[in-house]
Amino acid sequence: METGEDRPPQKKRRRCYLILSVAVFLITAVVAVALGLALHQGTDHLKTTFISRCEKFKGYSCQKLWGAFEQAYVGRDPCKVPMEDYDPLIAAAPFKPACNRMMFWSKTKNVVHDFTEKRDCFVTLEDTLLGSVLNGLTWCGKEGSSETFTTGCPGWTDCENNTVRSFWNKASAAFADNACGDVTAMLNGSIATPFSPVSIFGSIEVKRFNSTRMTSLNVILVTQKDTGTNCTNASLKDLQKEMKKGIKYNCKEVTEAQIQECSSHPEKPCGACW
Ligand code: N1C
Repeated sequence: METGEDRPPQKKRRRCYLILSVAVFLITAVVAVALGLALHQGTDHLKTTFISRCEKFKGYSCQKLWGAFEQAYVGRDPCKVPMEDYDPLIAAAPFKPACNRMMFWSKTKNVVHDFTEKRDCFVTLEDTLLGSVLNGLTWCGKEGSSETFTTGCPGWTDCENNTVRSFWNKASAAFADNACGDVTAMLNGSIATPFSPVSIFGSIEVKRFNSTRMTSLNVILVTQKDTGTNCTNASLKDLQKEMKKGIKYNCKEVTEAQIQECSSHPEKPCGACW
């Protein structure tokens, strides 16, 4: 039974519900818009980075390259991007052979790039247009979406054919196809297996080395003082065995300090440094 006394509190309650619903709606809308903007910024930010890094290289249409890049992964399951999907991108910015100056590496990324940044002796994949444009970035698509995502993408080991890994597999293969003359590889002498058969260097690049173009492979084993592995390491013997007839194999232990010393003397000739 309703009395005159209990109507006002009910009205109050109804008003409270109304205000609460409006507040919840508004908060949801704001969160949704912010999330949408953040996701969109993922695409925009990646594109901006891609284009601005690309523009440092003269003679390419960076918008066209971005288009060729996007078509490899946009709208796809990020675990189902085979390396061949990057063929059109590689074809649009092919690698040029830099005989006697090509530098490969495995587990020595920082030492290598610290050196190549300071001295203009060697060319790594990251010094080429595609390598430099995508170095350090993460990207992927999603089925049924036309967006590029930069977060929530599968990790390096989550699935074999992931967007980022397939790019590096393809780019590394195409880069190694051009290896010519005397080739250098910096490997890590602080780990038990400097030459790992499952690394990109071991599983892709070495397999592409061609004896009609290449004269020698010169391994620089980067060590810390006098500790760690040396050139007699079993994994390096495996690497030597993989060198096809006609490709000479050399290995030299060089301390990281020596390499840093080389970096700080740009006047010294490239080869004579170690
Ligand atoms: O698996 P890795 O090394 O042996 O690959 C290195 C090898 C180099 O010679 C490069 O030519 O493969 C090429 N390469 C890159 O240029 C490159 N840039 C950035 C391979 N991977 C590259 N990355 C990232 O480093 C990549 O996203 C992955 O995470 C690492 C692989 O490095 P590694 O295991 O030390």
